[in-house]
Amino acid sequence: MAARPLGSSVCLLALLCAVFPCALANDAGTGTNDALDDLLALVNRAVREAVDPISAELRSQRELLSDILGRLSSQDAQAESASARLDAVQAMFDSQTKSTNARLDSIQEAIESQFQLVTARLDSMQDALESQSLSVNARLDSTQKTLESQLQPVTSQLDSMQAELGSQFTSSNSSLRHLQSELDTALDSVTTGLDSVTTRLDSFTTGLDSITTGLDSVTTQLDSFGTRLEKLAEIQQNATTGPRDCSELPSGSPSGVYTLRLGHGRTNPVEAFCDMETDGGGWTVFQRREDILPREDFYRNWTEYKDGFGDLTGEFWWGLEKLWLLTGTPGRRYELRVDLGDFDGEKRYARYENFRISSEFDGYRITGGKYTGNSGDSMKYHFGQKFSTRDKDQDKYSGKNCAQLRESGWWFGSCHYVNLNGVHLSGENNDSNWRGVVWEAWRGYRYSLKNTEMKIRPQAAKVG
Ligand SMILES: [Ca+2]
Repeated sequence: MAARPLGSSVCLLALLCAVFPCALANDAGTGTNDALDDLLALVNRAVREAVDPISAELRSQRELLSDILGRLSSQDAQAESASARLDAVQAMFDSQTKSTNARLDSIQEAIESQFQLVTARLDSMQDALESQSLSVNARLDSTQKTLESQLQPVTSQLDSMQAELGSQFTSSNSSLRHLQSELDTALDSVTTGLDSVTTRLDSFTTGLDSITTGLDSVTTQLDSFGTRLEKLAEIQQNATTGPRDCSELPSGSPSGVYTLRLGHGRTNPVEAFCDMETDGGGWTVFQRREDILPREDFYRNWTEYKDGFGDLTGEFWWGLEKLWLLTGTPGRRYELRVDLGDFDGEKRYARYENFRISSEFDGYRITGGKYTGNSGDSMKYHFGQKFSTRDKDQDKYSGKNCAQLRESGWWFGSCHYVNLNGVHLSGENNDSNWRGVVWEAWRGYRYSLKNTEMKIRPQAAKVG
């Protein structure tokens, strides 16, 4: 640490020694004293410069030492307080150990006293058990004696029965031997008889073969008879419950009004017009418009469209509730057929698969599927719509009621491509509210058709 300042002082002294001998040689007479003074001053300064940093260094080392000493003494104090605290902890531990020992002693005493109590009770219980076991033993002894006395007559009875059975067995044996000899005789005659029977059976088998052939043809006849019986049963059931729709009428029935039984219970008789001619027949007609007088009024309210109105042989609406009862039956799918006629005598038709009317709760919403026909597919716009009447607006035309505008009841959207319940306007017209009997894809909005029929049939029903 002190090496650097000392080293530099030594170098300075060496330098001075090198310079001053030359000065002394040049000016030896007068300036010797002055030069010495200067030299002393220089040495003085050099010594001070060398010593000052060393003493400063020493001072700082002393301060460091005193600092370390201070710290040591404070650590001493801390050690003392720690030892004092250790003493206190030891004292606390000692006192707690004493109290714990005292409590352990008292617990042990309590356990011992309870143990004595339990032992005493066990002793008394043992005494009681011993006395009870004595009385039970005594009762068992008396029961045994009773049983023995009761058994004696039974045993003597069994002995006498055994003796009787022995004598009976002896007599049975002799009669068995007699039976055996009789059986042997009988077997001989049976064997003789069987031989002749076998001969007869052979000829009988030949006869059976021809009978089997005959039975086969009888079975075939019975099968066809069974099929006929099933058909008869179906017809009989329909006679008692009635057909569900026109497709269940006996084949060959003519078109006209029939009584159907709708719904699950099929309890309520309902009149319906059956079209038994168009496209194989079996159609239940639910709407008809005709150019006949007097005209039927189709501008009706919700209840009337729900229940139906008009004349089944003229113009009529069969009723939305009946359509729901038929087409809502699970497992039955219906097709819809629409027949149309204009005032030129032209006819068109449309058919839709999967026709269905939902419940009143759902607004008698109409569903339909794939189209076939020659009228153009105008109904598809209406599929998915609820039914609307003049007093129940369920259409898509906000602020207006299409049923009131068209004076009809229909599955309006906003408003229609088809409106077969419109007003008879007899062909081409310029009605400002397009109220006519319309099938847009055939004759357009400005033409009111002459006649229409809407009808349904189960999709599986055969044509022909
Ligand atoms: Ca509306």
